Amino acid sequence: MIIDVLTLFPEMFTGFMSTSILKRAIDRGLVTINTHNFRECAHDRHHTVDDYTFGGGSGMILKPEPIFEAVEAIKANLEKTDVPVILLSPQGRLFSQAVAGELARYERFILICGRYEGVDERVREHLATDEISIGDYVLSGGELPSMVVIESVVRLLPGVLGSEESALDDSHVAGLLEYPQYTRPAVYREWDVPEVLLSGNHAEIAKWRREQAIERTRQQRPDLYDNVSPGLEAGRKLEKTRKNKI
Ligand code: 9D3
Repeated sequence: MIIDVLTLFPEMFTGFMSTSILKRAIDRGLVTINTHNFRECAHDRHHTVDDYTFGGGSGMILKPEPIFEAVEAIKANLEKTDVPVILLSPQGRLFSQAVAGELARYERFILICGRYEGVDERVREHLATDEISIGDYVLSGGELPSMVVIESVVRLLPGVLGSEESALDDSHVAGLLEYPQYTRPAVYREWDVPEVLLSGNHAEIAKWRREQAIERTRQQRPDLYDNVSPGLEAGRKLEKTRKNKI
């Protein structure tokens, strides 16, 4: 996979790309991340990338020309020019694991990081093919959202995670929050690890973890719970009929 990132702050990506899972994926050639400072595409003496909004209002927005030219410069070197161009903006569709899954199927895409009060509307209308927000809180630009998108997408690429890590994405736990986990010591400051986890009874442990995951999801994330609870109920009925048949 190749990801091109248009940003006024490419240095924000250096620590991110030289760390952990992403670094390993890059070193193994599973993903290439090219950052492009579109300030270099501004042709005036001061390399101006922002300007006042027509009609008035506070703050500056990004001019269209440097962004269009940066995307066109990338596309000029490609055989296929229908590469997805994704604008990170507070107005975008909400990012999720499902959206990460969609992006993971592309062999290449371009991310545009906005700054200031936003981008000229023509970028959205005539250049971007998709627009993504990572949530309803105010950030200063699209750089951190881009990194969120990249990290979640790259984790899904074949060969990026080891078998140990990917096992955590087990399908039966999908849609539920994680159950509580403990490691040594078994007693810390007089707070002990639940007995069942030390019992060695794997069936009991699996049952306890499932109950904990369900209860935690119900309490902390009723929105998630409402999506999985019909499935949980159906699974419970199936389990009952199976037992009755034996
Ligand atoms: C406080 C300024 N806002 C009202 C006028 C608008 C605004 C413009 C630009 C708010 C944030 C930003 C910069 N944010 C992003 O570019 C951004 C973002 C975000 O702020 N939250 C969640 N996802 C994203 S994706 C890009």
